[in-house]
Parts: sequence; C-alpha cells; structure tokens
Amino acid sequence: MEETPVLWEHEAGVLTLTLNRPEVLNAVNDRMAEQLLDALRRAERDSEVRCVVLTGAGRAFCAGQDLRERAGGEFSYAQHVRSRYIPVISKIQALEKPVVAAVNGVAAGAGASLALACDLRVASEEASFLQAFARIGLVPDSGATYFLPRMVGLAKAFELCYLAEPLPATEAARLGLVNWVVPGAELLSKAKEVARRLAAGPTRAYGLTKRALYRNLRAELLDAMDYEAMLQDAAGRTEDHREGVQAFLEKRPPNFVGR
Ligand code: LHQ
Repeated sequence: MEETPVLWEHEAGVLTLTLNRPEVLNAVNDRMAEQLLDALRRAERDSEVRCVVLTGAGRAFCAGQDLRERAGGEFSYAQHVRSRYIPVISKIQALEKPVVAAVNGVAAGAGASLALACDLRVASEEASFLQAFARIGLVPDSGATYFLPRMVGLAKAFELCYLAEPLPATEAARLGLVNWVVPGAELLSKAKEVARRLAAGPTRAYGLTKRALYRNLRAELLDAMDYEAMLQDAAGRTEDHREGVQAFLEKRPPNFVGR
C-alpha cells in the first residue's frame, strides 16, 4: 500500500490535515513535506475550505526532520531547509485563512516550528514543545528563531534553544505560546470547535487581518495604520462586511459566506 504521510479530511469548511507517520512520531520525510505543501496549496485554492487544522496521528505532533532519511552525509542542509521547510512554513503564513494547530503530543525541532507557524495552538495536556536542534548540534530552523522570541520573549527563547528541554503544554500556555490546553481526549473536539467557528467567520477579513498582523510586526505606527487602512478598503468591499452590518442593524447573528 502506498504511504500517505498526510491525511486530508474536509468537513463543513474545516480541512483537517493529519501528519501520519506515527511509528516515527510523524518525523518529516521528503514525501510528507511534499504532500503537506500540496495540501496547503489546495486549501488556498479551494474556496470551500475556510479554516485548516493541523494535527498528528498517534502520540506525537511531529518530531521534525526524519533523521534516518536526512542527516549528516554530503547533502546540503541549506538546500534541504529551503526546498522542504521554507515553502511549507511560508505557505502557512501566507494562507489567507485561519490555520489552527491541534498539538496532540511532542512537537520537536522543525515539528515545533510547524506548530509555531500556525495562527492558533490548541494543545493536549500531554503535548510539549522541544527545540531539539541543540541536542544534535544544529541551529533552530524553519522559523523557530522568528516565532519564538516574538511569542515568549528573547530570554525564554534563549533558554529553550540552548537547554533544549521540553516545554510542557501548561507552561507553554502560561508563556502565551499556546492558546488553549485541554485533556487529550478533548483535543480534536476543542480544535474543531474553534475551527468551525473560524470557518463560519468573515474569511476575507481574517485573511487580511493575518496579513496585517504579520506585516506590521516590523512597521512603524504610522506605516502600520496606513497599511490597515489600505486593507480596510478590501475588507469593506466584501459581501461579509455588508452582511455583518446588516445583521447588526437587524439585531441577528450574521451569516458569513467567506466572500
Ligand atoms: C524518529 C525521529 C526523527 C526519525 C523520533 N527521525 N525517527 C533540517 C535540515 C536538515 C537536517 C536536519 O534537520 C532539520 C530540521 C530538524 O527538524 S532538526 C531536529 C530533528 N528532530 C529531533 O532531533 C528530534 C528527535 N526525536 C527525539 O528527540 C525524540 O524522539 C522525542 C523527544 C521527540 C520523543 O522521545 P520519546 O517519546 O522517548 O520517543 P522515541 O525517541 O523513543 O521515538 C519513538 C520512535 O520514533 C523511535 O523509533 P524506534 O524504531 O526506536 O521505535 C525514534 O527513533 C523515532 N523517531 N523522532 N526525528
């Protein structure tokens, strides 16, 4: 049987992508990286998809690069990161739809970066985040040095990267790295509840909000406000904006269609 390292399930606007190599804690091989990028591209194109959930099969979320497939040897690490990881992380960030990580277990190395690149994180009580890179003499990659200091501050980012100890979910939530922590048995239902709510939201406005939040991480206030104003023009022309105002005036919940 052909291996399917990324499972795809689409239900009522929510696309759930499951990393599916549980025997190696969903370590990323070439095929998984390709399938994940392909799935994200399809999610971007498919207007029926209004929110993406990313999770892992079995007891882990993702253990990062498959160290049996690619480690040491003669091949270029830079080339590997550029061709396998940067496209995936960039696509999650550029996807103008909410992306929710349902972190079911350990997220290590580039697997932690995958979780950090998502817009929101729901974690099970058993989950943890591990900057495993230093353990094998590598540098945090796939966005870890971008997301971590922004989420937890520079001092904690140094500690996590240098000491490479697992950060348990409850502590990750306390630091602001995780949005919700729930018992393992409730993880998918909680993540899907959040995702269904987002999938019923103003998709275009969410997409533009994501653009503004990322772009304005490195802007001056005036510049940031001007960018918001420009995006507001686009949001202001959507069907969902008209519906939102109409629903407010009629004192009823809005029925957003994602356009
Ligand atoms: C694995 C892996 C794995 C293969 C568990 N590979 N088999 C970019 C550019 C180029 C090259 C390098 O990398 C990168 C980016 C990166 O992601 S670097 C970081 C790579 N990831 C790691 O260093 C994490 C390695 N894994 C671990 O440290 C542990 O497995 C953790 C702490 C995640 C979980 O520990 P345990 O719960 O004790 O599980 P385990 O270690 O017993 O793993 C279970 C199985 O999964 C085991 O296989 P086995 O045949 O013995 O049952 C592991 O070998 C396998 N596995 N991670 N990354």
